[in-house]
Amino acid sequence: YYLTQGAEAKDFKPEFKDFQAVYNEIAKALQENDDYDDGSYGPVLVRLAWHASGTYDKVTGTGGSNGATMRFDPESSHGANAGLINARNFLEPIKAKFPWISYSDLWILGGVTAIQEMQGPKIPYRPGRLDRDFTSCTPDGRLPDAAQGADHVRNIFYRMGFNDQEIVALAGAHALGRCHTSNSGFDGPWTFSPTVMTNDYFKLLINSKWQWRKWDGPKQYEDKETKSLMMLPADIAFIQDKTFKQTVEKYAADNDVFFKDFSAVIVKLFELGVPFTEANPTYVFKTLEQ
Ligand code: HIF
Repeated sequence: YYLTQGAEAKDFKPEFKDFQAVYNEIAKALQENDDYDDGSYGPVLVRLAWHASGTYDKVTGTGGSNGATMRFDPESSHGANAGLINARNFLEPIKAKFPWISYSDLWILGGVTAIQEMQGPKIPYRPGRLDRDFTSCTPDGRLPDAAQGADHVRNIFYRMGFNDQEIVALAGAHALGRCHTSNSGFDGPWTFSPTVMTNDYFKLLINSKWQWRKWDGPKQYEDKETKSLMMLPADIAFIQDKTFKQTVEKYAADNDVFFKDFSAVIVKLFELGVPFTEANPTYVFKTLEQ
C-alpha cells in the first residue's frame, strides 16, 4: 500500500528501524522546539492524534485515524479542531524528511512519541494507515462538547465503541496540556506538570475542591486553593457520575494501573477503523533516552 503514498515510496518497504528513525526525529524536534506553550509541542501532538481518531463511528465505520482528513476543509475548520494547525505544521518537516510515511501514520506516531517522551507508558504502534481525500471528511459534531456532562460524554465515546472504564482511562490524558482561549474559549491547565504524563488528573479531581470560575469566558471550574488549575464541565462529570468516579479513584490510587490501562485504551483509540492485515507488525519504540 505504500505505493500509493507517492513516487518516493516506490518499492520501499519500511521496517521497524525506519519507523524508529521517524520516532527519533519527532522526539528530537520536541526537545529542540521547547519555546512553545508550556515548553513542549507534546500535548498538542497528543490532541492531534486523538482528534484524528475520535471521529470514528462504529455503526457506519466512518472516521478514525485512517485518512488524515483533517488536512482538508471542512474538517480542518471544525471548531473542535481549532489550534491543531500547530501540531500539523510541527510534523510537516518530518513528513518532508520521510515522504514514504502516510500523514495518517505520522500523526498517530506523533501522539505515540509525545506520550512516551513525556514519561508516559509504552504505546505499541502498528503502521498501515492510508491517506484519503476531502470526500472522507467527517461531519462536524463527532468530537465531545466540553460544556456538557456525563450523558454526552458517554454518547460520544460509546459511538466509538468504548465502555465506562475505558472512557475514564482515556480521560487521564488531560494531565497533559492546557486550554487556550484562542482555541476553545476555555483557559488553563489541568495539572501543575502539563508536559509530564502522570495520574495527577485523577488525584486532583478527587483531592481538590472545584468551584465555578468567575469570569467572562465559558463556564469552567477552578481549584479553590490555587485558582491556577482548571476543569471543564465534561471533566467534572467524571466525579459527579458514581460509576465514573469509582474508576477515577482506582487510577488516583495507583499510577501503574493507570499507565497499563491507558496504554491499552489509547492504542484502541488510535486504531479505530484502521483495516490492519495479519501482515501488520506491532512496534514498541525506544525513547530517545533509551
Ligand atoms: Fe481534550 N480537550 N477533551 N482530550 N485534550 C482539550 C485539550 C486537550 C475535551 C475537551 C478539550 C480528551 C477528551 C476530551 C487532550 C487530550 C484528550 C481542550 C482545550 C478541550 C476544550 C483545547 C484548547 O483550547 O487548546 C473533552 C470535552 C473531552 C471528553 C471528556 C481525551 C481524553 C482526555 C480523549 C484526550 O486524550 C490534550 C492532550 C489537550 C491539550 C492540548 C494542548 O494544546 O495543550
